[in-house]
Amino acid sequence: AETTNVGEAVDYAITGIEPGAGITEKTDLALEEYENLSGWEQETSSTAAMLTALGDAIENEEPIVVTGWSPHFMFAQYDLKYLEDPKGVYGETEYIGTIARQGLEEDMPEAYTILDNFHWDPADMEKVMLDAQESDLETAAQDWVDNNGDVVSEWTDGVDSVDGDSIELVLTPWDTERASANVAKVVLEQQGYDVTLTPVDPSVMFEAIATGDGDASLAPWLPVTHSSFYEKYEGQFVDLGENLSGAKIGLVVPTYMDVDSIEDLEA
Ligand code: PBE
Repeated sequence: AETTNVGEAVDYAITGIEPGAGITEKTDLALEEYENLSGWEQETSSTAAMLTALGDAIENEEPIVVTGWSPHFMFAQYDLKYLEDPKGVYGETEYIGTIARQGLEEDMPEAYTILDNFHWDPADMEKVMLDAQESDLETAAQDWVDNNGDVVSEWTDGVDSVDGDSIELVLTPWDTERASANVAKVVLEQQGYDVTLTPVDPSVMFEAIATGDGDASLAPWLPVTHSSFYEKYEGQFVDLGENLSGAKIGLVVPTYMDVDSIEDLEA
């Protein structure tokens, strides 16, 4: 069979995103763990720059290897595949979790209960992200809450209203987490809270909840993506479990590329 040297074609570079992302850290680990990737590097920049590079490559049917994740629109927009990861650096299926500062349950039991109950499906999150492209996240989140009263009432059932108590949700700066945080904001505001959203890097997000600077976060990707931050602050925050199951991270390529596994990437 005809083989092309993918490494040479992409200049031995993985097109990455923001330096502080969990997926960036795991990709550095992949570069260490896979011998065939010695001599490769990860070029970090921003999610927007990665998506532009991906779109340009696909337009020209050129090879490209990016750090990718789902839920994300890149999979609806383009024909893409995850490369198999036999060493399990990126995990199998991820979930998005909820964490709270210690004492939140005692201080704000109503908010704690709602955040603990908050659970939705990838299709819900994708709906908010898609609608936000036509309007903005605040509007899309409000619309989702208005149209999903049955789901929201499962989160708020039996929870008392409050009178303008302030709560700060900490999030990370990607669309997935902006979607969940804005939906939580609408629901908590309906309950009477005054909600602040603070976007930060994943490491700062865990630190803020561990120190009590922030009240809660719906942004951790687990068990693998943010494992190092989770372990660093373990015991200093309360783990409320999953808010969305069926997420994934990994190395992603266009389906026209003749590689299926990270181990197929040539040294
Ligand atoms: N990401 C993908 C986050 C979580 C998974 C870019 C949205 C990150 O890598 O930290």
